[in-house]
Amino acid sequence: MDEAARQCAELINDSKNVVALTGAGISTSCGIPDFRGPRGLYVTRQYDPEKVFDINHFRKDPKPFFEFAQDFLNLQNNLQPSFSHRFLASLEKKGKLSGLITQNIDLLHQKAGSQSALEIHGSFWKSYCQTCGKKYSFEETAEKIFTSGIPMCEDGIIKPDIVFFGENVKRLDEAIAMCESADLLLVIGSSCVVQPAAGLPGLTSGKVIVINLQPVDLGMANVVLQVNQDMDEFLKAVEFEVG
Ligand code: CNA
Repeated sequence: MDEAARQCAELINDSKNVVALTGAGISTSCGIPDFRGPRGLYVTRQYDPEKVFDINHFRKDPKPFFEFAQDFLNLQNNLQPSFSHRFLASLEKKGKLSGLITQNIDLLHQKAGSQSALEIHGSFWKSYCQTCGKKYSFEETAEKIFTSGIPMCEDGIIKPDIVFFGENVKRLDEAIAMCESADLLLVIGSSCVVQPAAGLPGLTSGKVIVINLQPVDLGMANVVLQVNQDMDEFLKAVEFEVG
């Protein structure tokens, strides 16, 4: 591990345009289950991701999503970013990270201090009425979810601005441009099977480092280091080496 951490730190120090792409694995140590990890929702079936996060299912029956949302909001106040979230925020602050793309919806990059997280799957931060488009804040939506289960506007359902299966991802052009111009892409805590995010590492002509418990197949991407272990432990060793 020390050799891999040294190599990772050296690549970060020697690169001019480092970009990170994060997934649900960066938040598992905070208590939010991922989808495909060893204790992910596809394994435990605590919620059924195909029902909870599918836009066609949501339009027919939004209840499973808002049951999940209540549990998530209950967690929210006590959620603290992981070491890895803080590591990326500190790289950004030191001027060593020029872009951060996340598939996560949990606001933890911002909580850790990252200023520039590009949330391509949206987040709970704001919500919109599905009928009239009225915007609601996090607090307004949370209160409505807790008081009435399904948050309603005058005559429509209010949906948090997160991207469901079957919806277009956000700010994809910016994410593509970031990856294309990166000379080092850190892919952290993502199985890289959900498109189009999964295709982003293949767009960079730079080097790619994968940090993920389970091996990730990135096809044609130029993967120079694949670290299959707990990211918090690994990145603690990397931080020690980064100047
Ligand atoms: P995924 O498919 O569940 O993959 C997560 C990966 O992280 C797995 O391959 C795990 O092996 C790995 N992993 C888990 N814990 C660790 C750890 N401690 N150290 C290293 N690796 C770890 O999730 P993706 O992000 O690839 O899939 C994209 C979906 C999941 C996006 O649409 C997300 O919005 C969605 N999601 C987000 C959250 C969140 O916001 N926290 C939670 C669950 C799902």
